[in-house]
Amino acid sequence: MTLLLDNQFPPIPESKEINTKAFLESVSHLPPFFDCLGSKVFAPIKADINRNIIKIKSVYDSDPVKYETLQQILLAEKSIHGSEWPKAGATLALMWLKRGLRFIQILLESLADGERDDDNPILIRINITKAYDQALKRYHGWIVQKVFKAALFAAPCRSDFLKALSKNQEVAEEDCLCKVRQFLINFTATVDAIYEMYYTMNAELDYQV
Ligand code: EIS
Repeated sequence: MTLLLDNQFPPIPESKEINTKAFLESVSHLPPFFDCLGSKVFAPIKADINRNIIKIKSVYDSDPVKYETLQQILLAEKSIHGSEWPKAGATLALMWLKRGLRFIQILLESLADGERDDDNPILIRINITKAYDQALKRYHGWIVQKVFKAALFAAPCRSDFLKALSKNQEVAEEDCLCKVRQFLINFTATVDAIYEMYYTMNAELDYQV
């Protein structure tokens, strides 16, 4: 069993309303994964994702009925925070968290699709760079882009990364990728639904950090 497959995201309903409690449970398994990547360079990224999750969870815990779905959180915060919204509360935390999730989605898709750098086939820099360019780069100024470059050089090689996905057990590459494809089904549907919600509610911001 892969680490990922142990923690599949649940399917989303036709209404595309995402249950907050189930979502928080699913994403809570992502931060510990960074410890398997073998470098302290990833600590700030783990901390950032953790902060996002804690922020959303504290809003949810304050009133689990009122905040049953992610959609309800955005709607309620829109009236609570007035002109500060959407750069406030759990809306801001989820805005950033979804970008990290999109990054993970594109990285895994690229690996599952077998995209490789022919000059460096044992590395996954090409896959990481693709994910970064599509999910995060436009929101980063030059300093954070430099942090990304440092993280890129600390990234594990392809086989170690796949091993980390498989709870550090030796698993045949094709078996692991098969499970990644399975994981991506509900994960991608969830990330797409969150993006669509931000678009529909006009809650997306494009400032740089
Ligand atoms: C947001 O952070 C906060 O998240 C948000 C609030 O404070 C808001 C205010 O404007 O800022 O500054 C952060 C930004 N977050 C903005 C940057 C953190 C470090 C980014 C380093 C970029 C490198 C990313 C590439 C990593 C390569 C890894 C390769 C691994 C093989 C399976 C791997 C998973 C990797 C997932 C990477 C996700 C990165 C997410 C970065 C998000 C970001 O840019 S609030 O906080 O509202 O909750 O208080």
